[in-house]
Amino acid sequence: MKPRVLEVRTRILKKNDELARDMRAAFASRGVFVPNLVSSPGSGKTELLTRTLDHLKTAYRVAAVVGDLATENDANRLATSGAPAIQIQTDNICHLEADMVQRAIGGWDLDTLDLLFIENVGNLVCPTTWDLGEDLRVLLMAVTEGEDKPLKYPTLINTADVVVISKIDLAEAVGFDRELAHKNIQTVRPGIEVIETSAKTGLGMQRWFDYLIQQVARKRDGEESSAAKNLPQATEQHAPL
Ligand SMILES: Nc1nc2c(ncn2[C@@H]2O[C@H](COP(=O)(O)OP(=O)(O)OP(=O)(O)O)[C@@H](O)[C@H]2O)c(=O)[nH]1
Ligand SMILES: [Mg+2]
Repeated sequence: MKPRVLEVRTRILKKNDELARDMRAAFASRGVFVPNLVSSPGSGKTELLTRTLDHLKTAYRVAAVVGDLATENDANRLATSGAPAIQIQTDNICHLEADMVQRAIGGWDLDTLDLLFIENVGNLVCPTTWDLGEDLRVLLMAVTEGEDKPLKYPTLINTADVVVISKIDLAEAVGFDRELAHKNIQTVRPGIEVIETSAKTGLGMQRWFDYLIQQVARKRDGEESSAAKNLPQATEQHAPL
């Protein structure tokens, strides 16, 4: 019985990878840059994204898709930025899949967008093997989660392009060991870019915006993102669904 389950999962992942490849090509041909925000539940994805949409909308045509098991809360929060936002409800699935995103944005004309943000379901493991056709995988780690998370949950950071340490305004209150956190991140992913932010106080937000704008410019100049390259192959058999 077990080998058959693994076989089915491998086929599903392969199908997802193929669709994600097509979506990545479609985004590229229409000039849409796609960041995918991943993290544990409550790390601050929606807060960061709402501020980001609000900031970028003056210069770029931005929109967002957000996945949660239930409720429309996050799409409603994101929409307060003035940017279009669509909620995907995944019921009992702990990650977004490429076809969910494809269906959600089916009514949008990609030619009218410069950036399409995806906020994944809050989970530090499940989204790892699910390519969504994104250009950039952004891993948020809140100071309230503790410094050891990169060591304990290395899979998602291994597929990320950049780490955002969020809620930096709470660092002192929770006794966040900044040096240790950076050391642990670099132990798992040597050389990865790390940006500290507070979506509440605005600390570090400009650096985050500058980083994003730089990535958009790089894509327009034809440089390939490492998001796709870092993803595990469809034959992966041990990742949780
Ligand atoms: N102090 C502080 N609180 C923050 C910051 N960012 C988010 N929060 C708070 O943290 C809580 C969770 O933030 P969300 O933005 O909902 O987190 P999320 O990652 O989108 O959560 P899920 O979508 O449920 O996984 C909320 O109460 C936010 O107001 C921050 O930079 N500083
Ligand atoms: Mg959220």
